[in-house]
Amino acid sequence: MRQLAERGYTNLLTASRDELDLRRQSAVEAWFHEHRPEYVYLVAGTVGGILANSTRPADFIFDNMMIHATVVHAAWTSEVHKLLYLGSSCIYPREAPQPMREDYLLTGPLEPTNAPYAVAKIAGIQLCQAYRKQYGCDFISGMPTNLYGPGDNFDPESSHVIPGLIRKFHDAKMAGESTLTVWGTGSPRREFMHVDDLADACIFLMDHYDGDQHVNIGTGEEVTIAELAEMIRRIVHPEAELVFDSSKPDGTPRKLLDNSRIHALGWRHSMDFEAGLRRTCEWYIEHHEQAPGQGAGLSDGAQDKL
Ligand code: GFB
Repeated sequence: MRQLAERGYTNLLTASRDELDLRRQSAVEAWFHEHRPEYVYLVAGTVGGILANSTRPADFIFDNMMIHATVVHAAWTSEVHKLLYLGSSCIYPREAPQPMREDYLLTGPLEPTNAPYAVAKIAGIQLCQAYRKQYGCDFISGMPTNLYGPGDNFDPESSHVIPGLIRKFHDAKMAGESTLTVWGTGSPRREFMHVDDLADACIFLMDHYDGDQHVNIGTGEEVTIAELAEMIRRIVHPEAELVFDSSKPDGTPRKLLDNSRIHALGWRHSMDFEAGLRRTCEWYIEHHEQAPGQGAGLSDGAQDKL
């Protein structure tokens, strides 16, 4: 939304969860026929980190399958000009060769901690391809890597690792605690993209890509969770020390994306990871009372943007 507004778009439509439950087909059909959007960024979903995924599989598969199915179908019936659907890098097999190319999809078993969510996201890709094949719809798919940035869900249980650690480390600093707990062994490797880079990539794909194959959107750079935790410790609570809780799951050992397809289209990320991480820590420290995921609010880590 920020980047579309900066580019001068004014007729922006959104539908928050309070205004429209994207899982309800009749409500979605009515909204699309009333508002007739020309371009749709389908970025809605019930999302969360490794713990939320492994403890709420029914929510993650049901919500996301319903959201994709109702919105993609309504985009067809209301003659949307173009739709961009966002999946996730967890769609690839747990043991896929690294970095992961788009054609590694469905070549092996998924990571168990988020298989239901991954199946729902894979169905979203198939939906766009099927509506393109049968009805000629210009529906495209992007597969972002792990994301971070301002406005994320910072709930300590349901969030992804970067907001989760920022929140926990900041709470520890405020409480004067000197140990910082990191889930797992710290050995998994992850690739992280700032949300502003992803937004730029989404607008780029909407403007320049019309293929039926999904497109990876990553930075090609990875860090171990231990290195990440150390970076956040140094920024947020340098007096404390890290402790690793190996009773918590590590999840996929690695999920580095091969980004040569989007690079060949002419797009690359621009945000330096250290700088982006520092900016996100500073944003949270400044806004933490209002940040999503504080207290009871976003306990399920659900996010809802169309
Ligand atoms: O970001 P995260 O929850 O999701 O976890 P995934 C990444 C790694 O960080 C895991 C470790 O190895 C976690 O054990 N970690 C350490 C933590 N401390 C924490 C913490 O305090 N909070 C969290 N959340 N993790 C998700 C998928 O996998 O990636 C989703 O489950 C989605 O479906 C998302 O695809 C992008 O990267 O493991």
